[in-house]
Amino acid sequence: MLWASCVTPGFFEIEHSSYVVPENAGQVQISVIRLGGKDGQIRVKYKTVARSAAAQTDFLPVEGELVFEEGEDRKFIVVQILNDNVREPAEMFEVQLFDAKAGRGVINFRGTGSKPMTVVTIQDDDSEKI
Ligand SMILES: [Ca+2]
Ligand SMILES: [Ca+2]
Repeated sequence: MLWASCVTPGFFEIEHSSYVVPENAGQVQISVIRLGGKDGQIRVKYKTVARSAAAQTDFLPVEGELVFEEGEDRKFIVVQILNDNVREPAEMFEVQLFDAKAGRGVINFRGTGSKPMTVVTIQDDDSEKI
């Protein structure tokens, strides 16, 4: 038997395709949103992927899972940004969503939409003070 209330579970996206944060910001909050419906429980895993920014040096890598209960449509991934006193170019890392799954009784789940990842640019704050 189908639960009529779980036929439009929606899908996941990262709200913005890029984020820019100064390296002294302490952290960056990546918003994960649920679009197209709020029925039932859906979940998605996430991880940071280093590009020119180095894990442990420029940011603290995170990995985990977000669980959206029925009616929930926004959650945040928080990544700690590490400051230094080195003059350097802007550096980047990615946050990716993967392995989206629907809970029990949920049908029509599409997983992730057109924005399953975002690029975070860390801007240096040491270049201007000489
Ligand atoms: Ca700095
Ligand atoms: Ca710096």
